[in-house]
Amino acid sequence: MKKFIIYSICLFISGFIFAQENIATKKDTTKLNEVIVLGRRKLSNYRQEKTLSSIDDYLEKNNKVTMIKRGNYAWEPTINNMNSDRLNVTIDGMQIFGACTDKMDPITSYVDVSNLEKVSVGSGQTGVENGHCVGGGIDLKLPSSKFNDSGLKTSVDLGYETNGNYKTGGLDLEYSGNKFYVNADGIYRKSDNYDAGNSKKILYSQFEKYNVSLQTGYKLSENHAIDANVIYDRATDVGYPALPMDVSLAEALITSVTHNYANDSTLIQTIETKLYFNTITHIMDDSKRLDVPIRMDMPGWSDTYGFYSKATTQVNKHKLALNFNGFYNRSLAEMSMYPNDPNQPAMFMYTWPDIRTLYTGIFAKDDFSLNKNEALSMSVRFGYHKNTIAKEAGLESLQIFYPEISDTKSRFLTSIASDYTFKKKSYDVSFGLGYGERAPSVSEGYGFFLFNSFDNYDYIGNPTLKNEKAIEANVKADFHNSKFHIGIETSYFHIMDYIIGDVDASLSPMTIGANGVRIYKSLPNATIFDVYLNSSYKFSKTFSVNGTLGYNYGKGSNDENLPLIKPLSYLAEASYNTSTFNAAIQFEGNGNQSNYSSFYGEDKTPAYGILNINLGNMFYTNNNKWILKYGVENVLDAHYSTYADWNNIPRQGRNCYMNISFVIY
Ligand SMILES: [Cu+2]
Repeated sequence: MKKFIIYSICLFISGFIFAQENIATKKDTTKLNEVIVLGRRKLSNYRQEKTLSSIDDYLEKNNKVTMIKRGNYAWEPTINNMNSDRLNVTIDGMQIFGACTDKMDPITSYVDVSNLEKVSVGSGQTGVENGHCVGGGIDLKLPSSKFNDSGLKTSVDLGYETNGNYKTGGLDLEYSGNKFYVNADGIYRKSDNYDAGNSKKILYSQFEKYNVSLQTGYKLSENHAIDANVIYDRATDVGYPALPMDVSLAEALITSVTHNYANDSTLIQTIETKLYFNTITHIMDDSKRLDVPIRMDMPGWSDTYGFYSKATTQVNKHKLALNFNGFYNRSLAEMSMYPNDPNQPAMFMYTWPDIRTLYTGIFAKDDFSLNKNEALSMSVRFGYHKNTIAKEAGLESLQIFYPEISDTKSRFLTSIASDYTFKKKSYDVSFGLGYGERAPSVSEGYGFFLFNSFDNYDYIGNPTLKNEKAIEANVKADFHNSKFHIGIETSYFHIMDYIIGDVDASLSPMTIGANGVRIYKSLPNATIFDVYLNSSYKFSKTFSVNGTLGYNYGKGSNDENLPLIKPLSYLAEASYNTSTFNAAIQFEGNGNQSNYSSFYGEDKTPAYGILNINLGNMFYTNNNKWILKYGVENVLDAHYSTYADWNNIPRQGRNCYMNISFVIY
């Protein structure tokens, strides 16, 4: 009996500790942006099985985010079925642009979980704090200053996965005083070719990368502090099985200096000012491919200089935020072609003819709490955006198609959004309306014969494109009691001057074997709709089930389905959690892709369902904490691909994994 009582007390305390941890990581529904906490060394966090998950894995768990996969590395995030051209992806408010004309290097591939504290995902116009977008924004947030006088802390992470013989190692050192802190970390990942279901080897799916970062801060006075951050990320030998080329080097150097001012007794309570610079080198070639009609080298570079200054203040019931920012980017990409016949001359051209983008804009937001239950928020962003073609040869090439263009093009961009929330103890509802504009991306505006292996066309940019504009409406409602939760979330976008490639039969492609040439044009309009239903039920403190069902739809004014629209999707999970142990079983899948777009090169992807099992233990020895995570993904070794897998490349088959984290205080 005595044993039973002690056991019960322990269980009660552990349940309490766990419940507290749960609260800290629970989504705050009053905030419009969904925040994903990258709590690597927590036992249970955001449906996250592995302590060493990549950023891509974390993002993929978010309802509205889907990752487009061209291989096993550097997946491209989409929000509301819109890809990176329609999103604004930043690292702690810093603009950074990939250097690949084939989207092999989304921004998310240049950071790792060790660099970041959380990720903020804003759907539609709630994602414009740092820049303009139509689909939404992702801000990858660096850790905040740590003047918490906790001394030295070291942690080590090790991971192994059987599929692809995938090895990961990480080391983290942190010293925190009350005036000074420094944090250094490194992470290394290497994978061989992975196996799809039924042990089918996927060639060119290997990768290797490491990432190191250093962050330090000094408290100048009670109200002023200065922080510096450097991230260096280097991926080599990255295979892209869905594409005809691979990457021998993808390298980024990301640097920033930030000044923070905080004072509760002044009118302006916080001011955060950052100066930053980042540079990316991307080397793409086909030297590892056995037979190709022509050898190609396609390097690309992207450099960005920028700043922002953010201020917040509270006036009565208004919480005001201001953000003034600007950047200057240089994007350059080349293509050299070497015919197999050595008597033929090599060819050279600029695929991005040194495009300079200058942007400056201002964002303002007011969160107004009307009363205990109601809140209204309004936000605006205005910006000036200017592109310049710096290479004379590039301008002349584009003038073949657009004789009237000059080397510069300026645009004004506007975004406005408003949201109303009503919140009671057991339910909450919110309605939002927004209008936003975006400028064409460098590829859409200035790309020159960019081969797209998805529809097998060469693409030519169009500097005369109008801004793409979207009107959006969204509704969110939740109902919950102590055991049961159900929520519905839906967004509707009416997009005007929707930018998409249009076949020009009068042109012949540059790429051998391509179907033809597409030029970026504006479709008069397009419609995208998505709806997600989430629910969960808590049987006890330790045992719960949850499920999600999603439906998406997208059509253009030409009556064709839009490409890359997610079919019916579902996820069901049962989990058991105590403070020292967790276990979960998941079943997830997609329905048949019935509304696929053959017009834009898609075929019908069949339905699939996969089963995952994951387990975790946490224990303490002296002053150390151990976290062990292990499990099996795709337990039944299903051979499948999803609608978002480029050229239907099959995903991983069965994979057993184990991650160990060790923290020394
Ligand atoms: Cu590339």
